[in-house]
Amino acid sequence: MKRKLATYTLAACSLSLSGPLFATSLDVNVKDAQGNALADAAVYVEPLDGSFPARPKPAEIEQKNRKFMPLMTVIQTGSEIAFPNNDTVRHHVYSFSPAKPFELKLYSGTPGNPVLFDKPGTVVIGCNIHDRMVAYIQVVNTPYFGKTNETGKVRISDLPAGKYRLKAWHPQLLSGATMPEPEIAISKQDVAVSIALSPAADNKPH
Ligand SMILES: [Cu+2]
Repeated sequence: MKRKLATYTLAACSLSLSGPLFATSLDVNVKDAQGNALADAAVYVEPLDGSFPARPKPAEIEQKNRKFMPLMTVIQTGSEIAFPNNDTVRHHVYSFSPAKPFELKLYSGTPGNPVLFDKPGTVVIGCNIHDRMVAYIQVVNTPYFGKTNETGKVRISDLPAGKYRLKAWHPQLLSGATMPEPEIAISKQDVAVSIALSPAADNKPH
C-alpha cells in the first residue's frame, strides 16, 4: 500500500511541472550586415516584467599564448571573473569601460581576488604590455543569456513563459553599427529568431 501512495505523489509532482512552470527554448541566429554568420555575439533576453532570479556564476578569462580566452564572456550582474595568467610572460590586465574600470597590475599566475562585475554594460579589457590582447565582457541584467557559435547560432534554454526583450552585443557594434531589439513572447513552443547588424550610419552606401 505504501508503495502505491508514493507513485501517486510522483505523478502529481510531474503534472504541476508541465503547468505554469513550463519552460522552453529560444534559438537565435545572429548575422552581420552582409548576412554572414556572426560568432561571439552576446545574446540575452530581459523579462519585460523585470522579474528574474539572481544566479551569479563565477567565470574565468585566462591568458594563454598572449591572448585572452575566451574572446567574449557573458555574465549576469553580480558575477565574478578570475583572470589566471597561464603564460610564462607577465600581463597587466585593465579596463577603462564605465561599467567596470579596473586594473590587475603586472602579474604571473593567478591574481589574488577575482573581479566583481556589479553593473550591467560592456567591458573591454586589454593588457598594458601586449597591445593586441583584447577581450569583451557583456554584463547583463538577466540570467537568460548565451553567445553565438561559429555558425552564428545560440540556444537559450529553460526560459519561463512570458514576454522578453531580445538584445545582442558584438564587438562590431563599437564602430557605431546597431542591432535590433525585438520583443518576443515565450509560451509553450520553442521560438526561433534571426537578427542582423545594421551598418553604422556613415558607412551606408549613397
Ligand atoms: Cu600581456
